[in-house]
Amino acid sequence: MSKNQKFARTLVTCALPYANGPVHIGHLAGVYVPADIYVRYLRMRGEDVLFICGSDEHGVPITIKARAEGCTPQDIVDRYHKIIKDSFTGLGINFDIYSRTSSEIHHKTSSDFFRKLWEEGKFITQESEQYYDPEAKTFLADRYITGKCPRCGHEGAYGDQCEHCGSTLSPEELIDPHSKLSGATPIKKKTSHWYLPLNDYEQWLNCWILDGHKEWRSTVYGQCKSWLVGGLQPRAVSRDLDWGVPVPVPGAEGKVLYVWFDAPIGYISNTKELLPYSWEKWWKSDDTRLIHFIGKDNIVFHCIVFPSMLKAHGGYVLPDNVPANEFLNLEGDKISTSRNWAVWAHEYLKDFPGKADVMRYVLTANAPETKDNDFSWKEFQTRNNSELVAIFGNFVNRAIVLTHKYFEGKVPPRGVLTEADKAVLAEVPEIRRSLEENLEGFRFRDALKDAMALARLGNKYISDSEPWKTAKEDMGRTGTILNVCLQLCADLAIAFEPFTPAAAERLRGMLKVGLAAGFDHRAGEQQTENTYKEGEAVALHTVPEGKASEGTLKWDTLGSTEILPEGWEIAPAELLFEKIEDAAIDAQLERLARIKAENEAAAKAQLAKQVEPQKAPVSFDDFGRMDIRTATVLEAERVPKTDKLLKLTIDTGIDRRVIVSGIAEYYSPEDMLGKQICILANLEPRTIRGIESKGMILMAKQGDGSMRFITPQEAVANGAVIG
Ligand code: B3M
Ligand code: ZN
Repeated sequence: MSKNQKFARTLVTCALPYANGPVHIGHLAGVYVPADIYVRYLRMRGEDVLFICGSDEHGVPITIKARAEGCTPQDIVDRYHKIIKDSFTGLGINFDIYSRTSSEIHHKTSSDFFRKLWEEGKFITQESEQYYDPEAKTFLADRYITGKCPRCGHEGAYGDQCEHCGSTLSPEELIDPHSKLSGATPIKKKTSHWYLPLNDYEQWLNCWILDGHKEWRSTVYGQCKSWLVGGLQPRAVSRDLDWGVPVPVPGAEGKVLYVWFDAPIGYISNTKELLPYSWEKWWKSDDTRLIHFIGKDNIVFHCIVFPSMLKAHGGYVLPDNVPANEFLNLEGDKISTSRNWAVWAHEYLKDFPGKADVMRYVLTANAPETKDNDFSWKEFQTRNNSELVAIFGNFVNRAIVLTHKYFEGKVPPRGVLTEADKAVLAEVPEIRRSLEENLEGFRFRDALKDAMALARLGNKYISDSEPWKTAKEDMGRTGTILNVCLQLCADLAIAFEPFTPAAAERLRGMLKVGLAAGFDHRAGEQQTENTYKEGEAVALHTVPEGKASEGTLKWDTLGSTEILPEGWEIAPAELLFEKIEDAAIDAQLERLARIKAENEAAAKAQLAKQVEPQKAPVSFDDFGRMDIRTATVLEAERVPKTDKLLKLTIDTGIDRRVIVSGIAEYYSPEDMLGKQICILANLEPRTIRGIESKGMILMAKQGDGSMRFITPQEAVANGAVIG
C-alpha cells in the first residue's frame, strides 16, 4: 500500500464493549463492522495485520447491575462477555482475540503500567471531597446517588445524569439525594486519588494531533481541538470502589484503577495474551501502524487520555488514526439501552438466521461516518430485496445457472471480445482503484458503493448481452459473454469479502476457489519460552498474481481479466441472498411499537407522580368563604359537539342544579351516574356552551394533567359541608 509503506504491520483495535449488556446495531455500525471490513481488506492484501478486542468488565454500571439483580459483578460480566463474543462471531467479525479485562494477564499488565508511572512520579495526588454513604460506609460513585431531577422533576435521576430528560447533572444538583445502597443521605468525605496531569501533555498533544494529524476525520480532529483549546486538567485515574484492578501501591485500600485507565491497556493485555512472545513487536516498534476504531463518545479517551498515558510510560506506539463514527438512530429515535430502544445483535441473529451479511451490508450502506444516521427496518428490507437480491444475487445466479445450462458447468472459452466486452472489463480496475482509496481512507459507505457498482456492472452486462438469446444461434458468443460474467463473479467474490464475507465465501464455493490465507501470527507462539525465536509471521499461501490456477483468490487478483481459466469447473448455483418478506419486517416493527407504547406508559406514569409546588398561603377566612359540599349525580350527558364537557344534573341537598364539567376525557356519562361527588357550591354561575353551570366539581389533577373526581370514602348525606 503505497501511502503506508513506512509501516510493516497494522494493529487494529475496537473499543472494548462494556460487559453490562449486549451489543446493538449502533455499536456494530459505529465500531465493529467498519473495523472488520478494514481488517479483512488488509488481510486480503497480504498485509500483516492484527485485530484486537475484548470485553470491558470494570466500571460502576456493572456493579449497579449486579446489585439490581442480586448477583456478583463477575456473574454479570460472565453472562454478557459470552453473549457479546457470540454476537461478534455470528456477525463474522473476526478478531484475532476477543478477551476480557477481568483476566489475570490484564490485571497484571494494567497494575504494572500504573506502578511504573507511579514510581516515576508521573502522577500527582489530590485530596477531594466525595460523596460517602455513612450507613454502607463506602464512597459513592455519581451513579450510586439518586434523587429528583432539578430540571424535569423525574424521581429516579442519577448523580451524573437524568435519563428522563437527558440533562447532565452533578450529585449536588439532585433534590433530596440518597444512596442507592442504603437509602441514606450521602455526606461529603475527604478522599485522596492519583491524577494524571494532562495539562503537562498539552503542548505535546497540540503538536502531535493539531499539527501532526490533520488527516484525521474532521469530526475527530474537531473534538480534539476543542478539548485542547479549552485547556486540559489533571484527571483522576483511581476510584473508591471494590470492583476493578486494585491500585497496586501502598496506601490504596479500597481503591481501584479508574475503568478508563485500565480499559485501553486491555488492548495491550489482549495482544499479550494472544502473542506472549511477540506482542512487543506490535506495540513497541515504530513500523507498527496502530488504528483505533471507536464511537464518537470515546474520542477524548483514545486521542488524548490514552496517548498521554502511553507517552508518560514511554516505548509504545501511538495511534496513527482514530476513525471514530457518529451515532446511529433507530427508526428516528436515539438508541437507548435503558429504554430498550435498540436492535440487539444476538436477537437479530436469532430472528434472521444466516443473514449476518444483510445487517453488515445495511449498516455499512448507511454508516454514520460523517453525521448521525438512521436505521429503519423498511430500508433494511429494501436494501436486501432490491440491491443484494435483485442486483448482486441475480447477476451471480444467472451467470452460474447459464454456465451449467450451456457449458456443463465449465468456464467457456474466452473467444473474441467485442468492444463492449472490453469496455466492461476495463471498468473493473477503475472500480478497484476507487474501492481501495475509499477503504484506505476509512470511507466504507463509499467503498461499498464501489463494490456494488461492480455488481451493477455485471448485472447490466448480462441483461444487455442476453446470453439466453445468443444461445439460440451463436454458442461461441454465448461462451464469451459467460466467460466475462464468470470473471466478474470472481471479482465480486474478492470485492465483497470485506463487506459480506459469508456471501463472498458462498460465491467462492460456487466458483470452486478459495481465499489466500493471511498470516499465522500464532505459529511461533506454540514454541516454548526457551526455544522461541522471534521471526517473521508465516505467510500460509502464496498465489501467483492474477490467476486462480491454485484455486485461491487474493486482492491483487481483482480486475485481472482472466481469473478463472477456460475449462475451470464450477459448482451448481446456490442462493446468494434471499428475499426478506413483509412478515419478518412487520414482526420487528411490532416489537418496536410495543416497546414504544411501554415506554410512553412508563413516562406517563412518572409524569403523573409529579407534584405541583404549594400555593401561596390563604387566611382562615378566605377558606371559610368557600362552600364545599357533597352531592350526587342524578343525570349525566355529553355536551353536544365537545370532547371534554359533561352536563351533570346533581342533587346538592340544597337544590337540584346543573354543573358543566370538563371531565369527559376521563369519565363517560354512565361512569358518573349515581356517583357521590364533592362540589364548590357557591362559585359564581357561568354559561358554558349555552348552559348555565352553577358550581364546580372538585377533581384531583395529576402531574400528567389527568383528573379523577373526589368521592367520600363512605356514603354521606348530600349537602354535607366539607371543611
Ligand atoms: N467500554 C466505553 C464504551 O463502550 C468503553 C470503551 C473502552 S475502550 C478502551 O463506550
Ligand atoms: Zn430530568
